[in-house]
Amino acid sequence: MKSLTKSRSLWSQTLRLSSALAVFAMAHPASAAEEEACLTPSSRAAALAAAASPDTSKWPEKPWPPGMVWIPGGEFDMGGVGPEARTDEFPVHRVRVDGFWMDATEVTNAEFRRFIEATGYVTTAEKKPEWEEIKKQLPPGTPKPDDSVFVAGSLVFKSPPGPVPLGNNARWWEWVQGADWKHPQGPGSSLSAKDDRLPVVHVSWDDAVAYCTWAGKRLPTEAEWEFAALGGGPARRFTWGDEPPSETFRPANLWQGEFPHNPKPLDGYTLSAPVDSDKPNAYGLHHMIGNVWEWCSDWFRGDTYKTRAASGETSINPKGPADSLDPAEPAVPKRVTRGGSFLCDGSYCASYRPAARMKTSPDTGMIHTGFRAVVSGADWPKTLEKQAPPSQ
Ligand SMILES: [Ca+2]
Repeated sequence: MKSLTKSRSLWSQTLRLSSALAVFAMAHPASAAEEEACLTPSSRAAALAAAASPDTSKWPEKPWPPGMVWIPGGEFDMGGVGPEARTDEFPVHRVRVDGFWMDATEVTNAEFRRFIEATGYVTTAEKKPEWEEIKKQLPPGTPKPDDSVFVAGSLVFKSPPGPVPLGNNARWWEWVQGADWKHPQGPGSSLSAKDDRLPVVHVSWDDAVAYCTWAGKRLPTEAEWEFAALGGGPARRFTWGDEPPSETFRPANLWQGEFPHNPKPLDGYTLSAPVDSDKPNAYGLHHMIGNVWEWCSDWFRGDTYKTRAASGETSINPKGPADSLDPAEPAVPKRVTRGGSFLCDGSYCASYRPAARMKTSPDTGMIHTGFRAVVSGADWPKTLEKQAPPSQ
């Protein structure tokens, strides 16, 4: 397997330069935000009470779109709260979103299989990467690797045998030839009926968009995603309140144990959990935090909120910037992912927060990245005509 070893080495170099491994590159230590907007205890209590019991009197009558729940829309303060918040989550700014339908769960393997069977779609991870595309994300003059490097595959989490410095995520991410949505761990792994309710992973942004288009749906904007994750309450540090997760407090499918070498799945899951295995939020949404990262439609820019807030006005249904700019990797266009994953740990990225933003190149799938879809309220009748696929 000389060529594969070589592939991994070269890909490791490439991926550090591109965005694939940057899912965790936000690993810079959690920094206190100067504009922290903590709620007072009394308002926090009120906020949580409101989130737990939303006013449902004006919600649409059932039947609802299969597998979807109604997010009533409204205004909220979008952005970071608390000491874990990062620079790109500021400034906090006022946003309004219209009501929309959202998948109650992340898209499952079973749902994605129906899409594949109906369309014959081939995912990004199943296709050989093209140098013409890859080199766009590399510094000018980077020599073309040997052809043996260009193999279909995806990124798989590999727990290292012992403690490693957290500054280089290539120590626990491995490019695995043959890893894709049907083979989450690579060749030799497969999906069985018991995996039908797991979220589909190793899907690129392009794959997610293709599924949504087929289903008559679309990806959420990150504003819609954050509003929905808050479950009807105002911005706050965590969706569940103010207590950070720990080995004894496990509010979502996250990482327990020492990251990344010593997993202790006290919550029952080292990797992904069935999509409806947790207690839903007030809107009926499962696993908005943890489990798998979820693609949003927006391009990522670190200065998106700064630009938006500069107007001084409430942003209405913001769809993100027209282009992407990650200052850490300016040559790599990236889309937003939200919600954190089963790998989220307080010692590392602390992205198990409703305001946490991550960025990934749209051609990158990973074992901890999936998605869920939405439909604008006004679009649902049209979706019905298209015969959306059964969700369960
Ligand atoms: Ca877990």
